[in-house]
Amino acid sequence: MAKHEELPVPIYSSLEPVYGEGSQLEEAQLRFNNLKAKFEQVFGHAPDVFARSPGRVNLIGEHIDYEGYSVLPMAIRQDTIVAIRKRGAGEEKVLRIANVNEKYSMCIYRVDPNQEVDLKNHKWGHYFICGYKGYYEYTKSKGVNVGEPVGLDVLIDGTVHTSSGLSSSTAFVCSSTIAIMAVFDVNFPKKEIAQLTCDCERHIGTQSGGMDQAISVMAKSGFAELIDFNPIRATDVQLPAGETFVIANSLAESQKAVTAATNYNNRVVECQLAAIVLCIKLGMKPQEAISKVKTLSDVEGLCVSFAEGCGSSDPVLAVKEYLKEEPYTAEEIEKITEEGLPSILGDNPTSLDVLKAAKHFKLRQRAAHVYSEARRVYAFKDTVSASLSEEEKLKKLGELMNDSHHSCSVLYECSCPELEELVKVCRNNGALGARLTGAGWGGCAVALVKESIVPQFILNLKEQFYHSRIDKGVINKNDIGLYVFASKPSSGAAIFKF
Ligand code: NG1
Repeated sequence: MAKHEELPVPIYSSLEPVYGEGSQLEEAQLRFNNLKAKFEQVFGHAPDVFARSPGRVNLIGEHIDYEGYSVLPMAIRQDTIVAIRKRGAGEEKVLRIANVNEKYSMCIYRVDPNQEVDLKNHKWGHYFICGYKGYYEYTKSKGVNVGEPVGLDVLIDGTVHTSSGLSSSTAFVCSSTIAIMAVFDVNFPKKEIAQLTCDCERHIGTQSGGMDQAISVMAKSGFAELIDFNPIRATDVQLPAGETFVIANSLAESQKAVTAATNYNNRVVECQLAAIVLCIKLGMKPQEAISKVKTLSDVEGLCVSFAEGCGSSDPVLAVKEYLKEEPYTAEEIEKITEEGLPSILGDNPTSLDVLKAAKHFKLRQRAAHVYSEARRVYAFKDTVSASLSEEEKLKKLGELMNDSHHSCSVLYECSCPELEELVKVCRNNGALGARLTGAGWGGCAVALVKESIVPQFILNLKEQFYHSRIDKGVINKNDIGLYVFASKPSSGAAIFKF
């Protein structure tokens, strides 16, 4: 039997396989009916087909996917649905992207798949263009003849909160890409779509690692997934009974694409430079290191060999030995690498933006986070399947989540005051572990909570974190359920043809 990830995205003629039954199904039925009615109202025709892709919460493994390390997310029920229709031969050849949320006004683009995404002028519709470009880049690379581009009418309905670290951007890019494939009647294995959507989301200007797209496309209801990269693979992880993950929004917005040069892409660049410097210190010639080493996982073998000489297998030992604690200046790094940083980074425009914005580079701290976080992912997965009592399991998993948060906060510096406060409130109210999830600098925390105390836990969070924010008018009282909720692993991307 073909492996789950080798199969194409499933095509359904009803909503049940994805939305189950009960209130979730009813809510989905309402959304689809509304989407169809609105589509007809805006475009004067019915949509040809729908696609959906979910957001995700990352349980552990933060900021390590782009370094080649495995991560452990699960899909959440919130998703983006795309309704799409091919425009007819007599109609103007344009891409019209509308949203059911009136906050987002219609974006119109040319049908040219080679158009650049205008990064200096950020628009919500750009995420659709990422998928559009991705579809043409991928079909071209596979030698599939898709003919001349045609116009498309597109309507979006997303329930993943934006800038919340739950991957609304990826839910949008993946559902768009899959809707485009569906309207042109092509489908590919899920693992290929996971890779192609990871590649095409980079058109938005972030040097994305691939976790979000992989889980959004390949998720299975009831399971978290261990995602490996190069090549992308998903392994089901059955979470222990008796526990629940509660997701809580810090209400600090994390606009990843806008802050990329100082936050997300800055860390990607720091990791690459840390990897090259480490490798040179461990004996490789600078030129060879620059051409061969891209990520910290490329140098792990050398670090472990060093550690073995000290009777350990922990790569962090080499990090502590060879990378200094004080931040490096660009000149200090160039002295070691014997080459200018712009050329080391391949003159990539988004990396050059990082260099322009950075005063210094914290190589030791970033590398120590990545190597230790990579190990925590495996420790988490092993604990889930270990023969421990439920109590012991939950305790250990909670500790790993707390350690992950500490590392993100202190070594990787991707937390923020609101997240720190929220994580503390979670722990004070009985969470076995709590951590920021996703890129950080705002967005959500995820807490591991015993199922029996979830309702009281959520009530306490409302009182101790959200009430003061309601009083200050940051959020509306009636919306609180959107900001704090329990989550079970949901299913991945799907196509609907009714
Ligand atoms: P968010 O910003 O939470 O969607 C980002 C990256 C991931 C991963 C995490 C940090 C994108 C689309 N996603 O997630 O690949 O690196 O940060 O672990 O860039």
